[in-house]
Amino acid sequence: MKLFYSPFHTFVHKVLVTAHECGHWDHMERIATFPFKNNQGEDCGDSYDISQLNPLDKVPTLVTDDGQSVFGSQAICEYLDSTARTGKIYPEPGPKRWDALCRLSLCDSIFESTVQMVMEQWKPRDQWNMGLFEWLWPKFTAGLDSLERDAKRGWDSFDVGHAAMLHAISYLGFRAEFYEAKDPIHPNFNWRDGRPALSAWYDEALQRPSVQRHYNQPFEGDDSAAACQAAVRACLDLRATNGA
Ligand SMILES: N[C@@H](CCC(=O)N[C@@H](CS)C(=O)NCC(=O)O)C(=O)O
Repeated sequence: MKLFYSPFHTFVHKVLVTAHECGHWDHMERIATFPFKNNQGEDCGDSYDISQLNPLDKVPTLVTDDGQSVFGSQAICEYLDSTARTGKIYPEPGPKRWDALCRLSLCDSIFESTVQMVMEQWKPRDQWNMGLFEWLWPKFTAGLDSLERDAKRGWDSFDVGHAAMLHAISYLGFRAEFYEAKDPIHPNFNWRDGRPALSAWYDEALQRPSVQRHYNQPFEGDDSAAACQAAVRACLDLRATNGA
């Protein structure tokens, strides 16, 4: 199978953690895809366009060994879990599963909202929509506080909600460190402040082999647009052969 994703290993990727936990790591080709670099050159060969695999032209997008596209990180994680070669990270139906799915949903929302804020700050300072920040911040703080209460109670296993927590929380740190533009409401925000249980859980979870395998590690492979387009063509050929 092939995974098209943005190889910024400066934060934890939920789909990579899931792939590793479920025993797919060595059976998954990782294709560097930078969706925001699309359409910047006149030559289509310079593009990371994957719209023939995913109409939204978004990462992550997975193409199975049968040539079927599975897109949206939630769909990908579920696919990886249901075809797991080793461990599974979706609990059986019941309270533990609903808890994991709620944390997945909460953290995906925090992650996507953080991306929205980052993109807002690509604009000149006087054009930032302050309403966006005012709307999102109470959700972030309430969400993180809820995770702190959960972490105080603790968990007895690692699930997909934890993979999403690592993804969202590490991205909050990445945003604060990597981007020059400071948040207009909380310029010195540190998610750890007042959240000792979540902080301790996070530091321990970061040590998992599924995280260490990619987090802060260089991308292994060719990250050029040409390599991405070659992989897209291979997927389309496979799809045509299999009628997927
Ligand atoms: N709900 C999707 C969100 C994916 C997403 O927003 N991906 C962004 C990068 S973080 C993207 O590819 N954006 C390109 C675009 O919007 O054109 C998921 O969880 O997979």
